[in-house]
Amino acid sequence: MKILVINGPNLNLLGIREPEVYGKRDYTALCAFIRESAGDLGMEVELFQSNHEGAIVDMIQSAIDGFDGILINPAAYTHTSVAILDALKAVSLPTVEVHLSDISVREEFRHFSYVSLYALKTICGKGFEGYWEGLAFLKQYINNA
Ligand code: CA2
Repeated sequence: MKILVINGPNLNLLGIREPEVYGKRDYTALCAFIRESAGDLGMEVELFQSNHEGAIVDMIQSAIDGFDGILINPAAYTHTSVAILDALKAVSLPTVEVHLSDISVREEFRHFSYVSLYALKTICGKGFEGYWEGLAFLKQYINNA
């Protein structure tokens, strides 16, 4: 079972600023955590991070071939991108949305997520653990499909 894990804009800066919101660990540590989680769960992952909306749309489109599901933290595009929502709908793979922080208790503009309109599940406020939970959910969902 192979999952495409997408991280959106500025997540490559993790650990550099705002540790009170996103934690002290950096993006390299997040990638290691995701790979380790996938290993524990017996899943394969491909990791992709981009600061560019179109590049994320291209990557989602390319997932039609060879992936069983998508785990995505669209970062700021969560709240703005109809293009990412449309790409996820078009590809039609089981998708879980994850956020490090709890977007529901932050600024008003973070409360709405376009991606949530398609995602099977949205996990918020659990830090790195949310990625483990997202992978575990996808494994169970895909195995039962
Ligand atoms: O909580 C999350 O995972 C978010 O997707 C993170 C996004 C934010 O726009 C969403 O509302 C919630 C921001 C990621 C930027 O990460 C930074 C890391 C270090 C320093 C500055 C930004």
